[in-house]
Amino acid sequence: MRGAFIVVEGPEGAGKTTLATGLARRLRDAGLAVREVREPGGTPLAEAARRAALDPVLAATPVAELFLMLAARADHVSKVIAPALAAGDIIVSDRFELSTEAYQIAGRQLPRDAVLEANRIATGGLTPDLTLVVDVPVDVGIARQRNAGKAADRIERDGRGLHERVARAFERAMGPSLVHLDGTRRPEDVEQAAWRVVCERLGEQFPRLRVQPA
Ligand code: Z5A
Repeated sequence: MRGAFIVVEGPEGAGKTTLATGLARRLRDAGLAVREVREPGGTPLAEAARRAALDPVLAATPVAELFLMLAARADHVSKVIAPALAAGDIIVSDRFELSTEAYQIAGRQLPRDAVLEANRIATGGLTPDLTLVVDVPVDVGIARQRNAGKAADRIERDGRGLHERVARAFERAMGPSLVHLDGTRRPEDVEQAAWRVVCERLGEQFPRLRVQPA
């Protein structure tokens, strides 16, 4: 038995959490077993790594930040994601390895091949079945976070150059299991577009998704 691994990616304030929650609800309504997770996070060790990585007082260097993200991922994959997939669940994850490419490779400009290899060790080679990238301009995402009253974490406080490189990396990402969504649309329209993609891509494996509820 093998479940399915759906990841929602994009820059800050793109609407990832909103979309992941909406998709998980629709999948549950369709009668499927769903597990919602986020990265970095999802286990006590991974949540501790998240706090350390994002704490402005600790001021992690780019390399320390990378290894905190990957330590979190290794623990999360082996203790939560892989067992849930083996049990046949659908995982909906708020961020995964594309965030490492966007933030640590494009944003922090760490060496691509070495980071990808370290990430492969962390994931054990597990890759998403479907990655939905929510694209928004940097200013739109930052304005949404401000309006939501979210306190900026260490990475969010970083210079504009980082955030431009990150957003560009997300925009340019491509692959057979990756689909871009226009995150400037209304939340319900983004969710509907994403739901169509999920049903198309996973309908063969999960017959309950073949008839698309509106
Ligand atoms: N990070 C990394 O560096 N390397 C890695 O490998 C990984 C992560 C995995 C995690 O933060 C940090 O870790 C992140 C990258 C780094 N740091 N930064 N910077 P996170 O994922 O927890 O935080 P975030 O990306 O900054 O998330 P966010 O602020 O929660 O954004 P979001 O999830 O994309 O958006 P949201 O919470 O769904 O919505 C934000 C607001 O916009 C809220 O008021 C919504 O109601 C509103 N919203 C949502 N959708 C819409 C639409 N479509 N229109 C209008 N308004 C909307």
